[in-house]
Amino acid sequence: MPDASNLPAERQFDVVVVGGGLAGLYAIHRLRGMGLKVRAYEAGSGVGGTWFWNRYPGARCDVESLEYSYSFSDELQQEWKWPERYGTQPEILRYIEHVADRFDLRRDVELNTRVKSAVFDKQSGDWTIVTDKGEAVRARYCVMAAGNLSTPRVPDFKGIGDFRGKWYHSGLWPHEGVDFTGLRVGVIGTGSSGVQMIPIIARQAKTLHVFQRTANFSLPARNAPMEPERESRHKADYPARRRAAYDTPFAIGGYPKPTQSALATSAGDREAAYEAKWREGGSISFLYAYNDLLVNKQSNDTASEFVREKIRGIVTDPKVAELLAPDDHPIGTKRLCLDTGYYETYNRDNVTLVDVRSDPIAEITPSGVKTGSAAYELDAIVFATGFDAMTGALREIDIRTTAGDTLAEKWEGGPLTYLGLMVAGFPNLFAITGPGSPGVKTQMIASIEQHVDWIAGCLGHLRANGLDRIEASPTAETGWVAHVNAVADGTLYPLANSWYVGANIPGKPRVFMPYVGGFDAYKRRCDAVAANGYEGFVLSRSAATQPA
Ligand code: N01
Repeated sequence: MPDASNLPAERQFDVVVVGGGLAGLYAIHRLRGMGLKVRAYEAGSGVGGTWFWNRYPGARCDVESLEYSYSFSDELQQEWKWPERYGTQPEILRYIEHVADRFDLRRDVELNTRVKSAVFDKQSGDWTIVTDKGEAVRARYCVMAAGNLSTPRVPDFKGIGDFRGKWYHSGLWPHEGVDFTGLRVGVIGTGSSGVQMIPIIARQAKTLHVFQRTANFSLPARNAPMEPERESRHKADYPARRRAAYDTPFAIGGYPKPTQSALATSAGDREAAYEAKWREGGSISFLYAYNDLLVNKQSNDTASEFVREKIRGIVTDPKVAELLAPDDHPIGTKRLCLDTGYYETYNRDNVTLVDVRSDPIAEITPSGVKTGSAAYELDAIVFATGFDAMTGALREIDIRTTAGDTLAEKWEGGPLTYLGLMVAGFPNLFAITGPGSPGVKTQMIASIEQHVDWIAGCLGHLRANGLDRIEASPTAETGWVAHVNAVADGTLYPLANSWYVGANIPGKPRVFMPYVGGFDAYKRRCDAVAANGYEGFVLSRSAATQPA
């Protein structure tokens, strides 16, 4: 590790931020606004995080654009015009770039730079951050804004290096795009990424083979151009709409909170309610049809069966329809996909669904994909196989203290945090929307702003009290982890083999990582913790800054 003991002033910061996506950029803006000296590092050659990397065909947000945007500046939310109901990847990236320029954030982001290690000096109370360029900087605080779905994962298939065609991962898509015209293409994976790209690739490719291990529920997005009246209505009382959204579990407004159990109505009324939601489009809207779809299996069965029936009605080959109809998890317990023409795509003559649950992929050969019983000749393979979610980005950084504690060891059995914000034993290290936070189960930008605002409030409190060190207490951490698990156990979520429990990564401990108690409850808890003098945290002054 480079010697960081005597760094010049330009390499010393109040806060180092890891990541230049939506979270990193807002952290720069907010913390710089407090007069703190901030430096962010971003591995990509541009800002944008998720929206910088995930450029696959059809990449689009599944939260409506008027909701999925920053709220911290009313001028910004008034002036930006979203052209469609759901933002496309290029549009969202354009928005993030605009934010970076409008608030002059780029000058504090070092691009093309990956953070390799972060070491906390228990004596001085500083973090030393070392990058892949071998440079070291010091900072009193370190904010990890490295993303939850930012570590792409290609399964360890035998023979992948010998494939003669080209292969791609959804989360590392070439900037120049990929033209599949006339090619024999294979897509492996049918999560949100696969479901979005499959209809588009099918229209380009000569043939498309979709290798499906687990069928996922998908609902129609019903994307459309933004209606000017809808936009004006929304913008007319944007701040009030945001406040109302933050008082809901998903931090998404516009849907009345359901008050009734699915089982309290007749089959006919339920059918009509689901049908209305299906026509309206959107996943939260559908899950909001009744108040117990994510907690009562019998209620959930009614919604799951409604969607399975829809699939059977759309897909003309009954065998293919049955393979596409999910039967291993309740609807909504894995990320519910939104699509445009996904199931219809399987009626095309050039599209074949390959069931790799009954006949798993054995290897990638020079000419394609081989399962146990068949070989598929392909010119291109797309891995829509997901990410080492929630902990992957932090596990890639060597995070440790001079006392010899490492985050990797601490999290060997699964991630431990207090409020998803801090880890006991690692002072002054904050995480944005990490494990133990509701982030991935909410409108992500709302969670990002809430986390960063809380951190800003906390740093302000330390400064006002002549303190500069904060650490989660082990007891508070244990309590929070138990609470996160208890809340999850009261729902149907643990019934699914999802990335929420790390099931997609062989060998990853099965631990329920997100907090599913809702954004509203979480925010109240964070606010109460702060109001009670940062209850559960130990606040102090580093020895190095004590007066002599
Ligand atoms: O990844 P995934 P994703 N052999 O992990 C399959 C967000 N997102 O990139 O389920 C064969 O969901 C795997 O099969 P199985 C969103 O939060 C949002 O699609 O493990 N198949 C699964 O089908 C989302 O949840 C948006 O059996 C293998 C697929 O690959 C998250 O990102 C858009 C396999 C991976 O699905 C991740 O979505 C895109 C193997 N060895 C993403 N290994 C929107 O906002 C894995 N699979 C709309």
